[in-house]
Amino acid sequence: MTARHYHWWKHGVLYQIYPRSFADSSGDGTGDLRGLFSRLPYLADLGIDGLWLSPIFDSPMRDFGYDVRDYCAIHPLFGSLDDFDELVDRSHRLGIRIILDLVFNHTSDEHPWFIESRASKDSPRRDWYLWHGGRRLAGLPWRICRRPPNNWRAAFGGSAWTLDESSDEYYLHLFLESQPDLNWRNRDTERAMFEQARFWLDRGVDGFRLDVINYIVKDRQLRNNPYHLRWTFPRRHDQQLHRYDRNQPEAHEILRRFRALMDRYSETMLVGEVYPNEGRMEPEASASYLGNGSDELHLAFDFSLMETRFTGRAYRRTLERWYSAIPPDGWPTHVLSNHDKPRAMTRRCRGSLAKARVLAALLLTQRGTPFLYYGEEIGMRDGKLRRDSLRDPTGRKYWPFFTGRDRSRTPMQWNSGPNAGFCPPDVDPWLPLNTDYAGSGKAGGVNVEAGEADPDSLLNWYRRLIEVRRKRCELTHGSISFVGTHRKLLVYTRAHEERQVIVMLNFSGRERPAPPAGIPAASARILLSTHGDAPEARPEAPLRPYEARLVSAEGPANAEASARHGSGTR
Ligand code: TEU
Repeated sequence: MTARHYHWWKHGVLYQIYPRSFADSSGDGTGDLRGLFSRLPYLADLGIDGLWLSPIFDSPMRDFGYDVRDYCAIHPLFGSLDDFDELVDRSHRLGIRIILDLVFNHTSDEHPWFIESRASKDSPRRDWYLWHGGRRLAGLPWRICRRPPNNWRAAFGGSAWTLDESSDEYYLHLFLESQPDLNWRNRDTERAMFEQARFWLDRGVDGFRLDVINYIVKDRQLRNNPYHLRWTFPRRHDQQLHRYDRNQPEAHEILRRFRALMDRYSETMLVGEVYPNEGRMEPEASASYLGNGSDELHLAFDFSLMETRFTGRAYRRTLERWYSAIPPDGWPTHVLSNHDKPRAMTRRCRGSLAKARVLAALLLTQRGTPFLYYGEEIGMRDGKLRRDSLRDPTGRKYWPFFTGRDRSRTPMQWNSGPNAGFCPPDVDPWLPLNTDYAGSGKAGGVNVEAGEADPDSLLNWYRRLIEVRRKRCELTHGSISFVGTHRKLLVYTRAHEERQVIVMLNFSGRERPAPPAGIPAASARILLSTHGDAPEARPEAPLRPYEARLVSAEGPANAEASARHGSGTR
């Protein structure tokens, strides 16, 4: 593999940091940029190529930074612009790229653009947001029976329209009332937002994660969304099919213009968050934002993997559908956990380290860019939070039916000392730590220091996987073909030129015979296994309970394999 063929965002491993929860240097119980400085060597050792930081911009923090008040300023909680420049510099020196989180769909209601827009109907910036007089119920007086223009619901509850009494019109907000949606049909809005992006590109950032990028344009006629039959109590929002408030074709045009801007900066990357409809797998919709593979997003998130049951067959189905959806010149991403969802360790693995190892192997041996979520590598679980510690507005609103997103945002667990080394001992962290950071034994001692000390820890398993991934270009560049169909096993071959890595994952707690079709050549040898890689171990030996085994082989890939995804030459 030559440098010419290596793209950090394609072949590297990316890591999401929720900055409030990573490392606190100032002693206020909230993570910050200087705290992150001291942890960069840890990330470099882990083998991370890029960091995505959830928003660090100035914000009233109603949605913890996803409500931006100033896109060109760092929130004082996190530090200053100088700290940020230093972060970019230090990370780059370690070979780590920095991705910022840009919220295009909405701003905070405290953003000067919105303040000006809401000031009056004649404001020059009125049209930068989405305003409407509302509709009247037939025959009834306007004052009593005024209704929002349509049935759209906000993701965080209630109607997506709020009446602004002073200027006497409704404005649209697909999230909180304090997160008004921008009008992307107005080219001045677009230009202004692109300017904000340029500010960071000129400071040396390597790209952006674009928040809910498929929401940015809405139906011109503001038609009602249809409903689909689904039990979604208490969130009525998820009962709607988002035909008119998301996924409008104009969003692709905007992305093409943004991509053209990005392409003026070398080796930058855009990864977009795409939610087509809650509770449905629609990888084709996510993939559509890759355009022709080189004119829209570089990468798009699809969350099907998070929704997949813990069986080999289910993962195969999900992955094959995702690979088939990717345009020929496009590139997939894979993600198991993020700041909006329960952690895979809790939701899929039910706290089992053995299962977590299998999922780590799955994530890090796919074709495409893996995204880790902070703490995933040490097996952090969702925190158990009491009602009075909840901070996320959705959790507070829907408790106890839906406890919100705080549980997957608890502070990073660095050691077994007070406050897990996240913040000083005498300070209350912004969210309580998960108590499993301290102690030893099965359910305890989940922290970086313990992981580093134990050769068999999950952390060291992640490190080994990332190292193998780095060394074997079959894993970064190769094609993928699945072998056989077994409910409890997942077997696939990653092939590049004449070399292959065969990955065998046992999703069950029972020993299972390795599928014979998986092992092609006499030269095969075990590269890595959850159960140790003794030199005498045979690649074709039965898979032990929850074993993940990587086998290296030479020669042409097995003929019985299914459709191959990717040519193996990129
Ligand atoms: O998330 C989009 C989104 O739709 C989810 O928050 C979803 O509603 C949630 O998972 C329900 O469980 C993005 C960000 O990732 C999220 O943190 C922000 O709150 C949201 O956009 C608004 O900017």
